[in-house]
Amino acid sequence: MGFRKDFMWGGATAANQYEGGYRDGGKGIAVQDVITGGDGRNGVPRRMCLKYADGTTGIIDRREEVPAGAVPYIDENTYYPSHVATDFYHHYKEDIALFAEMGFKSFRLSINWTRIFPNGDETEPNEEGLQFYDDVFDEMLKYGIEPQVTIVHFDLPLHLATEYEGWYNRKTIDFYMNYVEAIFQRYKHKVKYWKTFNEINFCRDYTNLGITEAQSRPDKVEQAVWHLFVAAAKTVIRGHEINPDFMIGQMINENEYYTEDCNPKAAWQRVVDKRAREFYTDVQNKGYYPEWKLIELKNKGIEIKKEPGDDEILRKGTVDYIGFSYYSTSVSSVREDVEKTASNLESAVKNPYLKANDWGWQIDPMGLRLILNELWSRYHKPLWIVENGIGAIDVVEEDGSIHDPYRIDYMRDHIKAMKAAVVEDGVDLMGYMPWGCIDLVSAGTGEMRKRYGFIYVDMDDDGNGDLHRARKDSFFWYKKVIETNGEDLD
Ligand code: BGP
Repeated sequence: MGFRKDFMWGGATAANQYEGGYRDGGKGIAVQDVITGGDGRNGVPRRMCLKYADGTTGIIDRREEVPAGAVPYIDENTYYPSHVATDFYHHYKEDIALFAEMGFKSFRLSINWTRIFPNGDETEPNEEGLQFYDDVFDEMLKYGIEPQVTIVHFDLPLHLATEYEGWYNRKTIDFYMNYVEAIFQRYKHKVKYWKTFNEINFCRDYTNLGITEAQSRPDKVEQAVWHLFVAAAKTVIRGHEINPDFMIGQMINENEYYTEDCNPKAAWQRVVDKRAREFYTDVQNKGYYPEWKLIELKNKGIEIKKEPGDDEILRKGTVDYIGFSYYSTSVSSVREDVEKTASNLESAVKNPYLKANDWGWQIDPMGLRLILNELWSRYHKPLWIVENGIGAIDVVEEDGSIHDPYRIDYMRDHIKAMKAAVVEDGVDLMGYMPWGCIDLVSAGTGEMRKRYGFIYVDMDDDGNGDLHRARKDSFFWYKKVIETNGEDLD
């Protein structure tokens, strides 16, 4: 008894963090292209240069509110890590050969929306962009690697943000569906596994929604989130019309919460913390908003503007499987003086039982087993771990070798936890796709030094490096794990 025979071992990436070539082949500018690097451990955030409505310029923390009328721009004297990233655009053959050497069954990548529709509102797709992914998928299929595509991974054409207010505008659903139609039609015989919006529960800021005043206008954010759900459900419906074999999943960030003690108030806080995520899994799996959310919106005086048929679309467009990322866990507490630590894209409460990586993300394999059990018992749909891993500083030895036992330890413990969920708890798990299987730019901090890969890429935080690839110790370890379908974890 172990993992299923067709278990999808592989790895995951995203275009804006990996691909580079940011103006090659007719690519347009995405919101991610105007976001600078940062320094996670020294509190330097990723930022955005803005031109304000009154003609002045400034720079803000990308998590801050973008005021109405302000427009992000690319500053010539600023370094933008996504512009080259780790250059999959020019290295895809070499990289896919390395994935094949490890024995990958599947590889997760995202398509750059602006490669296909440079501004987002064109009627015809950019042929050069389409051809690039054709070449990439052909290269993968040559080695028997199943492509797994995230349609939108923290990605939005900048033009849709500045001219239309992004997802707040209903028209963006149509622009997005043009993009979906183009890639579904083009790749319907090459790609079976799709995901709509990466970590849809984190898509509430300017970067993802393209709306100004995201912090002070929760009504705009809720309207935009409604549009995301309608768009995601339409994707499922249209995808199944085009190819009934398509498997179209959701992608959510998961993070278990523990109660700090047996204080009943902390137990209630846990319900509140958890359902902020369950909202997204409920909508995309059950096809409607949960009661508590409707009450919350009513109490805030927010009325979602729907079009006739929207509710029906949500009900019909539920997903085929649940893809999720898992890195870390948090604690639900009602104390004000509680100690905080970093976690992905949000902060967490510190858990004294857990160790953390250099960026403070707490390491918790048991949390993964809990999440797998919860999702399985709540929805009974196939699950797929599409991100997991540890960001760490790797050292290249004089002889070029890279010893990363911390990465192997992290993964071994997480694979053991998922195996227990499969073998002892009966969870239906489709696969395991460690994040950043090849080094790439950190989404949260914009750093290169926060590395996740089995494959090292010579590139630093300031854009220095010759981009050569090198196998880390974990490369050989993971190869053996795949060869033995997860039996040999030593
Ligand atoms: C998830 C994102 C990824 C990835 C990962 C690691 O939230 O889906 O894009 O980057 O987190 O986070 P970071 O890059 O900040 O270490």
